[in-house]
Amino acid sequence: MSKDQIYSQQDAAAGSFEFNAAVADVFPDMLKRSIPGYGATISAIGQLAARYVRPGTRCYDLGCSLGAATLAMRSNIVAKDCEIMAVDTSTAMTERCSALIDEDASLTPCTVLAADARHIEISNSSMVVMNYTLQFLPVDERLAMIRKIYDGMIEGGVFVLSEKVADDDPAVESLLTDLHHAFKKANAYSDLEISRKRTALENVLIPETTDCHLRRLGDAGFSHRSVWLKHFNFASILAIR
Ligand code: GEK
Repeated sequence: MSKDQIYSQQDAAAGSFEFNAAVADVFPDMLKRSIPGYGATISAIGQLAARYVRPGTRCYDLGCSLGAATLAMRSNIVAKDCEIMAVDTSTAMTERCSALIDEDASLTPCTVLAADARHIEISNSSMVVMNYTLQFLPVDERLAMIRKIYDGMIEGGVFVLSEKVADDDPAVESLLTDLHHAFKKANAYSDLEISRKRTALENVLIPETTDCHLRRLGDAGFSHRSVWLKHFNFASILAIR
C-alpha cells in the first residue's frame, strides 16, 4: 500500500482537493490514517450485506472510490441473482476500482460506472451505501439525493450513510476536531500535512450535524434510522426503508 505523502510535498490552495490519480494511488493508506472508524464501517457493510441483500435485487456503492465497500458487500452477499453497481465521478478511482474487482474471486456481478451519483438510475435496490460521499455534494442537493435513494429501494432495504459530522456545541466541535488531528498525528501525519489537507478540503467537504442527517433521512421517508457508529467527528448511520 503506497504511503500518502501528498501534502508533505506540496502546498495546498483553499478548496483545491481533487480525487485525481495522485490521490487514487495512495487512497487506502489515506483513508486508514485519516478516518477514525473507517475499518469498522467496511466490516459492518459486509455484515449488513449478508443480512439485507435480497435475491434478484441491486446493491449500490455511491462514491465507491477503489471499491472497499463494494468488495465487502460482494464477499458477503448470500442472496442469488444480485448485481452491484459501483459508482464514482473520478475516472482515476473507477479505473483502479475495476482492476481490483477483476482480481476479486467473488461471484456477484459488479458494474463499475464513472458517473455522478445524482444522475444515475437507482432501482430495485435492497442495499445502498454512501460511505463518506454525501459530504462532497452541495448541501442543497443532498435531500434530492437521499430521496432518489429512498425511491430506488425496496421495502426493508438498508441504506448505510457514513459522514464526517459537525457538532452544534462549539466547545465539543473544537474538542472533536482536536482529537481527530491527534488521531492523524498518531498515524504519522505532520502538523503541516494536517493543516494543508484541511485547507485543501475547505468548501469541498461540507460536514453537517448527525441530527441534520437523521432529520433529512426521515423527510425522505426512511422509517427507521440511527447512528450505529461514532468515532470523534465521524459517524455512520443506518436507515431502513
Ligand atoms: C470507501 N466510499 O472507500 N457522485 C459519485 N461519486 C462522487 C461524487 C458524486 N457526486 N462526489 C464525490 N464522489 C469509499 C470512500 S471517498 C471519501 C469515498 C473521502 C466520490 C469521489 O470521487 C471519491 O472517490 C468518493 O466520492 C469519496 O468506502 O475521500 O473522504
